[in-house]
Amino acid sequence: MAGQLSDKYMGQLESWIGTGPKIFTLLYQITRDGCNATTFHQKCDNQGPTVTVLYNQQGSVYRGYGSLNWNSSSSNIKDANAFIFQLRYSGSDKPTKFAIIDKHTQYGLNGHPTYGPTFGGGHDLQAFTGTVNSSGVFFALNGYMNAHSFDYQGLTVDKINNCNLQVTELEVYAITDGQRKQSPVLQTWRKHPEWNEKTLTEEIASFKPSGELGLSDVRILMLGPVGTGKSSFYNTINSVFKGRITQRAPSGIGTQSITTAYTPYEVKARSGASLNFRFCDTRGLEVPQGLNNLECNYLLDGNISDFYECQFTRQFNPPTPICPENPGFVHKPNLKEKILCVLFVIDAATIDEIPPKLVEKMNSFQRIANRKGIPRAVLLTKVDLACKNVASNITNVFISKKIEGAVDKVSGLLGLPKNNIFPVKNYENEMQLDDNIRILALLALRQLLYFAEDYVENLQEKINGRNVSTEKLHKL
Ligand SMILES: Nc1nc2c(ncn2[C@@H]2O[C@H](COP(=O)(O)OP(=O)(O)OP(=O)(O)O)[C@@H](O)[C@H]2O)c(=O)[nH]1
Ligand SMILES: [Mg+2]
Repeated sequence: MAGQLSDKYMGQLESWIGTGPKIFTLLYQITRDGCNATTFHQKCDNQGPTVTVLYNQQGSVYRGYGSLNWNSSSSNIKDANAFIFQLRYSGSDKPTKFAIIDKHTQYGLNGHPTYGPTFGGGHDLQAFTGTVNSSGVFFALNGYMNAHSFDYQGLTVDKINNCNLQVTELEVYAITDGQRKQSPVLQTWRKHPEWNEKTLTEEIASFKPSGELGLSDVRILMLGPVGTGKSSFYNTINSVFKGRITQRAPSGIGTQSITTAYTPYEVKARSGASLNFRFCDTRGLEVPQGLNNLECNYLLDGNISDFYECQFTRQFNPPTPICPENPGFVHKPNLKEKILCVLFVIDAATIDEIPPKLVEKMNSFQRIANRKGIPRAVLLTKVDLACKNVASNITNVFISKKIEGAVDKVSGLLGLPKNNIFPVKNYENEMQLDDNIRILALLALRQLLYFAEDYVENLQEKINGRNVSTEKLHKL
């Protein structure tokens, strides 16, 4: 099994080491070999220069480099070239090297048979002693982190390790001279952005539907099987703009849909201002119940009133379909209540398990939207569950053959072009925001807003061409 350290981070470490191109060979990995000091020494002693890398649940990556052998001599090791480093903090790149304070007096490493990888004489970083068992999600390392032999440039250790030593992985790599091979999987199936993209958030926050139709926001309708991540996608987008993890839309796993009402959620910026789009969350589709073609028509046309809660739940279940006689039926909807983009939400990990009748149902909704000229797209969620390489590093999404295959499959199932299919990973287990999750979600959202804008322009042309009033627009 390959390690998690990306080629980009290897390049960063190589430049800090400063003695030419380096090959990184994985010697020890706690999820594979167990978190045990004896095993660490068996695998890593006398292997020359090594780098030790810790990954935590908050999206931080850090640890240290030693230019000399690890050993089990029970003594400190003077290593003038050793350094501590930080590559990522709380989901964002933050490459910083912390050199040894005084290379003549300070110790870089400590070789003790009952210690895991330990840096500094103090010790600055002792990962663990003896054996640590996994909780199933992380290893709560029993070591500690101190400022002692290395110069932290005023940074406190909590700004490196998020105040904990609960790590999802610890890896030790041997470093040898040589040119790293470019992995063949680096072939991308879609041209993708720089993963340090900064402008997406501002671009979307300043989105305003164009034209003379007086629209204050555009509505994106989310439709899809139960539990595919519709509500979570809204939560993910809202979290990005709020600057913290939010969970306004209830999400979870149930035998039936967790979402029971038609809810057009607003997205709010940190300032509290509403952005100019809404995600309309719906109950998950099932074969025997849920939305039918007529009800889908009503939803698209804006005939269903906002926050049409309990009644709506019942209406979704025959034998009492939504009909114009129901209270809450909007007979003359405004353009602002109309759906301007339909987003089918599909779980990338379970495409093959969607019952054919449900595929048929989504296809007929797709055709209804198509007849109305409403743009359709697919959100391919749970890419982390569909591909292990993506789970270990989201930036692998556009080089993953599995995700490429999932995009092809969905494109075939729903008859939509591949460039209308957006892979994402929603926030589900994370406690903090992550740059890569943000970028993937915002790439999808930006495209959805472009689609909606195109549709608004088409409507505008129809109005101008036919000289009809915006009130009559819903009949177009
Ligand atoms: N690993 C992973 N889990 C996800 C992702 N998106 C959603 N989930 C989880 O999937 C489950 C269902 O998510 P929801 O957002 O409730 O799905 P939904 O489509 O709104 O479900 P219903 O309202 O019941 O139809 C939750 O436990 C989420 O935490 C994802 O991208 N990756
Ligand atoms: Mg839901």
